[in-house]
Amino acid sequence: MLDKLSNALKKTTDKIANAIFLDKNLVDQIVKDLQRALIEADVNVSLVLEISKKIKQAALEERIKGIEKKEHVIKLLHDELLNLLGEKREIQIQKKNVWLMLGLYGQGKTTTISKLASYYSKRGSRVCAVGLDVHRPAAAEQLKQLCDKLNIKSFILPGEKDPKKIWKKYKDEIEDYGLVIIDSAGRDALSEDLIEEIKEISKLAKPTETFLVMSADVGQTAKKQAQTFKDSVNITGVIITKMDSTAKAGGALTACAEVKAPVVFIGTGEKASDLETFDPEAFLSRLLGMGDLKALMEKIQSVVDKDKIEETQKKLQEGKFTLRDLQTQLDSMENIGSLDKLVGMIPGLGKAKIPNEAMQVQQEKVKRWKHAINSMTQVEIENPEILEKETSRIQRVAKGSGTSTSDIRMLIKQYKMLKEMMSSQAKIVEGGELDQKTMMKLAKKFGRRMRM
Ligand SMILES: Nc1nc2c(ncn2[C@@H]2O[C@H](COP(=O)(O)OP(=O)(O)O)[C@@H](O)[C@H]2O)c(=O)[nH]1
Ligand SMILES: [Mg+2]
Repeated sequence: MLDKLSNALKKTTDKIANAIFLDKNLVDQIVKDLQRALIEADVNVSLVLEISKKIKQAALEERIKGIEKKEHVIKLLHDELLNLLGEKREIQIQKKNVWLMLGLYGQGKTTTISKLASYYSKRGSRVCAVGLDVHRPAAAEQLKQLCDKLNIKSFILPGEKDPKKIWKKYKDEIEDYGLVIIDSAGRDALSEDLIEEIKEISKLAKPTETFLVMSADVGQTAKKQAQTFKDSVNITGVIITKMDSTAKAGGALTACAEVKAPVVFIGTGEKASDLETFDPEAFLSRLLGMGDLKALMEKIQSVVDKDKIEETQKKLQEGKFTLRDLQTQLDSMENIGSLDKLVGMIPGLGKAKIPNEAMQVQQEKVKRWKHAINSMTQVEIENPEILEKETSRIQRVAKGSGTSTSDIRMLIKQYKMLKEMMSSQAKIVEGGELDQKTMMKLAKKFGRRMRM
């Protein structure tokens, strides 16, 4: 059921969680993947564009940094998708329930009745089905056969062409049942005579719920269908069937939400047990492969913490942060000249507000540093201190990498400062959480010293 969409959404949230920094390239890629997945699931293009715009805006929002930004984007994605799925409407069983099933030909009305009957009789309701589809000769028989298999009582009158007569004939017997589910006739389209017939049945049976049954493969045309039925016969909920056999289910689900026709059940196969109540939040959680939003947030935290920060932290604690690590991190910055990626990786600092101008490290400088590190020997990379002691080494590296000796000195200075700062922080982190004040102090110090 919507496996492709589910996989794509999981990939999207993974990408956000794994990102060191949500830079423009990554955001573009994420939004593009998201758009493709939603459109493939038949979600209305203008809705897709609306969501993409919001996600993009949030992800590129400069004021929010690091992990906070990822949380913000994931939460937004979650909320927007939830919005697409519409409001939750839970069906409560009353003392007396009469449900009228409506829908065009072949949408799954009769099958769904047997599923509902089975579902609620297992949960203690006294259920019967009434066959009022008088237009197709075999319809009544089909209902009876399905019900018999499940030991559900059904009332049919094959050959009778007036549904009112059938209802009146069994009226007293039906009174005995707490949940009465009525099968009605379909047409190729909602026509005047069908509306008339539905109204007559409604008048007699006084349904407590009127459900429109629609197959998921109608896709976005579900919107028109739901709206038309809603306007002419006042449906109280929609049941979407055949969720298992189409990639267009996203279209049908979101289209119902658009016209505020709440989806109450979904059919997920041909068997009697293939029926689920529809809860948008739970459905989305399943699509995203997460228990709930909180779990999703924890995923972001854990990915960032485990994969990126802990490794750096471990190296720091072991005093092993080398120029090579700095280079790896510079590499991961790709073309972005800003330092907040790096800062985001320093434990505890991700949430501190770094003075803005300190973040404006020129792209060129970072590039030159990378060249410089490439021109160093393994020994130099692991012990940058020897560069300071032997000026000839600095000259050699500068020449080899097309940089200046002052570039190299600046690089070593930055490296030492970073190492010192990170290790002092690693110590604090070891002892427990960094408090906001310490964090700000470090951030300020960092910011001042980073100014070049
Ligand atoms: N795969 C699948 N098939 C379904 C589902 N619901 C109904 N069907 C099939 O759809 C066809 C039409 O169903 P039916 O109940 O006769 O539709 P009706 O004309 O609206 O009463 C039958 O072959 C059903 O087995 C579902 O959730 N999944
Ligand atoms: Mg039928």
